[in-house]
Amino acid sequence: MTDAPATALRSAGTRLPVSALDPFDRDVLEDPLPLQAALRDAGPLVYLSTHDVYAMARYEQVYAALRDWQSFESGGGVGLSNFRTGKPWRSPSILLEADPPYHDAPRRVLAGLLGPHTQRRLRDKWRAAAADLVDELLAGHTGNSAEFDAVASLAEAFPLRAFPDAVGIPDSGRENLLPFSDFLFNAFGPRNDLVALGAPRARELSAWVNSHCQREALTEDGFGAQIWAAADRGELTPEQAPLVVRSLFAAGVDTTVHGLAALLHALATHPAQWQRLRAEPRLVRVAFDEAVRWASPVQTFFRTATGDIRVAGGVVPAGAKVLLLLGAANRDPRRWDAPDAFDLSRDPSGHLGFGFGLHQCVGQHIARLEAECLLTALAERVETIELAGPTRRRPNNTLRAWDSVPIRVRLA
Ligand code: HEM
Ligand code: OVM
Repeated sequence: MTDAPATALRSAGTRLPVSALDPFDRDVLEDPLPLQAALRDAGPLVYLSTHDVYAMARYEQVYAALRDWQSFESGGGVGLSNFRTGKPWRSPSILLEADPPYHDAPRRVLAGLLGPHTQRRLRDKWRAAAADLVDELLAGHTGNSAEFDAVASLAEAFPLRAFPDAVGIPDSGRENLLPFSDFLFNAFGPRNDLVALGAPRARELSAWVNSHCQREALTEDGFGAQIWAAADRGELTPEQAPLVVRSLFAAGVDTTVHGLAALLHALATHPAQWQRLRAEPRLVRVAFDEAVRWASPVQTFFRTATGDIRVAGGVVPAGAKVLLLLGAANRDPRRWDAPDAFDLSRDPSGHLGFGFGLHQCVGQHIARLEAECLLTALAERVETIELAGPTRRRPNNTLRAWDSVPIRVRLA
């Protein structure tokens, strides 16, 4: 455990702003924007007394910290708990929770498999799968309009159809994917009620995932088999291979589900932007990245300070946990014009919704391809999208997620 009073004293010594706000409070998870603004305005580096951690919420500092992996390591865990002082609840990820040189080989293998070229191989298949999904959904309705839940029927349905096939995960058991990753993303936060709620199934879900990371459990033509083939070539050890596969289970589904949900919610609530998109279909990719900036489906990750690290006149003491608020940086008015506007005329590149630097999302090309395929299929068949009832959030310690976004669409 870190020494709370000592840390507080040292932060007082450098006259850091102190905040008693709790980023993991249930009301804050429901609407994090007021906390984001308060922490940005409090200063470039803020001490959070509730959890004895430091926080950065401005774009400039979050960006710099993500780049500086030597000062802000991932090997101490990217959640609140510190792997240097306490035992991790699962064996650490050899991507997300590793630093160079250990991070290098797993990263090289995944970057090779999931790079931009992979889009060319998957595009035709995923375009067709998205068109089928949208057709099936609209076929069930009479007249020229249809109502359904954008989360269950599109944002979950499409990734659950496309991604596990690409990895080579068998059909049976796929219903475990979302509950597993929901728990995992909760577990980066404090041990609150959200973690307690998921805890009873955590062992069973982890066991299912771990068993499906073995070569025998995977089909012969997917990313999973390709990771094992990299091990055969000596690019990974046989011990590393299943852990690299595990990262795909962990990070590959829930993230895109809530990225797509954010995009569909944004379009349903911004009819003029939907019309622009229909007129200019090549804007689908800008639309997705703008939605990832605007909503930041992955809101936060932590780092651990490797020494006493100076940040904008303050100091993060060695061994302290640092909360990086990606969502706050993505709406920092110091970096973005009208940050709260969802606007397809802006250039969203440079947003931190996929992170930055060494650990920047290795699956981002896959995520963008999923969005391109689903949105293209929708834009071809749907003239207008609007909310058809009250939306509901799914509270999670790390994800900004939707449980329900009921929509009504008028067919083209
Ligand atoms: C890393 C977000 C989709 C696999 C990251 C990070 C973020 C992120 C913020 C950086 C973590 C850090 O710096 O500590 C997202 C979002 C997605 C998405 C918002 C969808 C909208 C995906 C997909 C995959 C994936 C589809 C798999 C195909 C990974 C992996 C890492 C990662 C393995 C760790 C990379 C490393 O540590 O080198 N993602 N991600 N992600 N993502 Fe994604
Ligand atoms: C991993 C992992 C887990 C959760 C998220 C993530 C967003 C990666 O196990 O490597 O990236």
